[in-house]
Amino acid sequence: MPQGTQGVKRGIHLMQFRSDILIAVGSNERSSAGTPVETLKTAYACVEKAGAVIRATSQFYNTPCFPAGAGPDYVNAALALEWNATPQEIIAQLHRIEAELGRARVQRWGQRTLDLDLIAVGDRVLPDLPGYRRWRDLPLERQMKEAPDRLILPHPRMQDRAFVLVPLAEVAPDWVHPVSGLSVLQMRDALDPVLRAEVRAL
Ligand code: PH2
Ligand code: MG
Ligand code: MG
Repeated sequence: MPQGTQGVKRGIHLMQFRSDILIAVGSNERSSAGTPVETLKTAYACVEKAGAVIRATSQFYNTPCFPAGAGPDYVNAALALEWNATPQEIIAQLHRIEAELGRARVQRWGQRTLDLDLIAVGDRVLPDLPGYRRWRDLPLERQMKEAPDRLILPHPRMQDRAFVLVPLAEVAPDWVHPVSGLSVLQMRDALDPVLRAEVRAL
């Protein structure tokens, strides 16, 4: 694609967050594209069409729904991307692709034809350190009821979730969390082994 003046002007700034874009994907309901695995594969094609370069994909994993009993098992996986786009542009594209593949946001944490979660953009902390910490430290009962109205990065729950960290450890084992200083492997290994063992490669 030819670089317009705008692209050139923005180029230097964008260099800092070109790569190391980490995405967690999930599906636990059929979509217009088919089964959860078919839906995720279709989503990958949509992500590439939107301008991302997929650097690594994990295996697909079968994972019990969190919270337990809220819905069928998920298929989860992770992607590492390069994308010349801002975090806001990326999240807008991910939401568009979710909508295209028929995700209806009916019930928080229930059934999802497609969930594309932006986990990290390099070492960016958004909206800022206090804003990030506020969401990270939210007690579970409030997490169930409240959703942030703006983008929080890194994803405030990433360190808690085996269905995110096990696939992510395949695509970005050495990525370091900008607030905790822990790598993906360290976060994965800190999880309860019982929860980790529930995440099974398909
Ligand atoms: N996503 C959710 C809620 N619960 N459970 C599993 N196992 N995997 C998910 O991706 C998941 C979930 C909402 O984003
Ligand atoms: Mg989501
Ligand atoms: Mg999610």
